[in-house]
Amino acid sequence: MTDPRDAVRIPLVGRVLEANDTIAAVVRDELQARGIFAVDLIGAPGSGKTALLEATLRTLAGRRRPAVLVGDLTTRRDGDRLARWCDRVVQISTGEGCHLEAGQVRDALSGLDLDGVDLLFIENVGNLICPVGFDLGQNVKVGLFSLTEGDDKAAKHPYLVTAADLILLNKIDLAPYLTFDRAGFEADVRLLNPTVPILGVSSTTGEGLDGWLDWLDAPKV
Ligand SMILES: Nc1nc2c(ncn2[C@@H]2O[C@H](COP(=O)(O)OP(=O)(O)OP(=O)(O)O)[C@@H](O)[C@H]2O)c(=O)[nH]1
Ligand SMILES: [Mg+2]
Ligand SMILES: [Zn+2]
Repeated sequence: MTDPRDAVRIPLVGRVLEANDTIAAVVRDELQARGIFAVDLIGAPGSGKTALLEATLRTLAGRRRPAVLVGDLTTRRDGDRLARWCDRVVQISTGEGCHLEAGQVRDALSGLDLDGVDLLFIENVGNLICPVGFDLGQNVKVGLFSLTEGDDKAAKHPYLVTAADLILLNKIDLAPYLTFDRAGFEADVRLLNPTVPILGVSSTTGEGLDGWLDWLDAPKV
């Protein structure tokens, strides 16, 4: 499988990505040493990243010890939503930055008490493009699409689909009201990434969340 970052490896961008990768490797080593499994959640603005994490944290309470980093250009709104369900949340303000970088993750982690934490969710900035190219030291990337974005988004955002370890399709509760061609969406995903699991979920009704939680619990190679 080609590295999606190759497409943007012009010289200056290449150096930025190399510097990022060096920090990401340090973050990855630290997380691994602590036994923390890290998920980089990538999806469009409004696809339901925070809603999914709210539902996930609510369900995981008492079962796992999660921490959350959440990136946004401005406002603490997502961090405040997530802090209702988890006592280890850091909001990262990216300013004009349209993605998270490994240095921001390293700095945010240094301000968190990671004792006992076994799971780290990183809600990336709402953007289907450049977050894919920046390694954050995560174990897995989860690509979150939703029915309201339209069924063509996997085909139009191949880098995320190619790089994803799991594709979540959120807002399935809205299917009766929308003309979303789910079979077509899944066929587009399959062309780009033949083996990636695709799970339909509703962060609002909870439908399908068991499959997502089982996937989180399952050992990854
Ligand atoms: N019906 C329905 N609405 C949902 C679902 N998930 C999220 N929403 C709604 O979609 C809107 C956006 O959800 P957020 O969780 O804020 O989306 P996000 O991806 O975190 O957005 P950004 O952080 O701004 O990129 C909110 O109004 C949610 O209530 C779902 O499964 N079903
Ligand atoms: Mg959000
Ligand atoms: Zn960006």
